[in-house]
Amino acid sequence: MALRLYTYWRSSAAYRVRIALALKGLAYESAPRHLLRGGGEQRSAGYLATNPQGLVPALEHDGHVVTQSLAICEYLDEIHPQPALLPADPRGRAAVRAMALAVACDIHPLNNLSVLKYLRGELGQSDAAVARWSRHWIDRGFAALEQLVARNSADGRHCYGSSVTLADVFLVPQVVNARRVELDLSPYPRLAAVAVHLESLPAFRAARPEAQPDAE
Ligand SMILES: N[C@@H](CCC(=O)N[C@@H](CS)C(=O)NCC(=O)O)C(=O)O
Repeated sequence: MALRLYTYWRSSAAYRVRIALALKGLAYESAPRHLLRGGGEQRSAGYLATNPQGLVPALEHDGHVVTQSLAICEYLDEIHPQPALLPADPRGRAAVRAMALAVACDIHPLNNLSVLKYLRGELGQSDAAVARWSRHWIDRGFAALEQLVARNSADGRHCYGSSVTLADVFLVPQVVNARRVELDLSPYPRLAAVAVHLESLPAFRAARPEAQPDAE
């Protein structure tokens, strides 16, 4: 199986997919697209032909392209079911997807590069105001996730149950982003404890931004 991942070391959406690939022990070719250089390589005609959204990640599997990190992670889970990233029962699957989606749909999009660039450029906001914006939306999302993890974690080391699921795969990159904008994590002791445990696991370590070939 030939896999190529369009990625960027600091992209938290690509980080999710790198974690899923590592958990499943799948080798892949890393195809970095620099999100800042020359106005952003993700906007080049060549890359737009791969992903018309002009976003990373995109995964090419034997020439077939899958976009959107959640769709990619679920695709990987379906073509390579072990270890499973979703629980077997419908309620468990829904709970895990709800936590992953809280990150993917409700926190991360408000902190995406093009959104922050628009705030800084067209809306003339300062770096400090933009950082404040980021912290505000992460705080709001983390407050809810803290409750969801309290409800769903069985061991205080995973978002759901006592093994790694997609909720964990999505949480860790968001926590790393939160640290980058110097968000105080002390109101979220459960999220912090889960992240510390997960970040010690080999698959999460291999996927971290600093470990990527394009890391600066
Ligand atoms: N919902 C998408 C989000 C992808 C996304 O926003 N990627 C960011 C990097 S984390 C990106 O490519 N940003 C480039 C830009 O905004 O121009 C997913 O989960 O894959």
